[in-house]
Amino acid sequence: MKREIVFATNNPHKLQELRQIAGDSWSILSLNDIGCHEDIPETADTLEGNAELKARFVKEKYGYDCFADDTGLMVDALGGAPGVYSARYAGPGHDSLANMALLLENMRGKADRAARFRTVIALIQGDGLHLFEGVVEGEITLEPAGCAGFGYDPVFKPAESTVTFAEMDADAKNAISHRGRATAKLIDYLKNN
Ligand code: ITT
Repeated sequence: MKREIVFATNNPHKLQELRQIAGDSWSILSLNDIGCHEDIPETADTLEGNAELKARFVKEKYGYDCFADDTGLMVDALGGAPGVYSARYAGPGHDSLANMALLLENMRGKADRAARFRTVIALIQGDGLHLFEGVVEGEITLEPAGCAGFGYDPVFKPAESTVTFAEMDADAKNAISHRGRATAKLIDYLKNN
């Protein structure tokens, strides 16, 4: 029988990526699947803190073993911004187009375009907390390209690619992405525990 675990996210793109990476051995339940329609607070000032807050919320209120991810885009020329505030860079609306537009505006004229995505996954299993990290290095492009993926994908070109994440198919992105790398560690851990 497939083992069940909750992925505490409201982002349908993340859920789809995770299910694709995890394959058939796990049944990954969404917040919707367990009847959780609340806004889970993300009030910490680190990716680790927010990932843990989201996973603990579900474990404590719904009783399921659960994991959550928090992801940030860190841009060197902007002193690491938008970082932990990536979802709300252009305001509270979580508007990806507005976030990208603001990022490109703030990067106008900057020669150093180095950036990285970092994902932290927090797993709460029983009483235990486990953290898994994934990072991908790359750069911010001069303009958006591609329409696959989500979020900042059209303006992020990983170092090991000639195109942006939004110009890759899902398998190609997952093979090298921050979330792909963190998830591989999570799946490996779950297989052995
Ligand atoms: P949760 O419900 O899981 O919190 P979220 O969309 O709020 O979903 P995050 O806080 O982790 O997720 O995301 C921070 C921001 O980074 C947000 O604007 C996302 O669109 C963006 N982001 C996350 N993963 C990304 C990826 O793989 N590619 C491009 N942008 C990404």
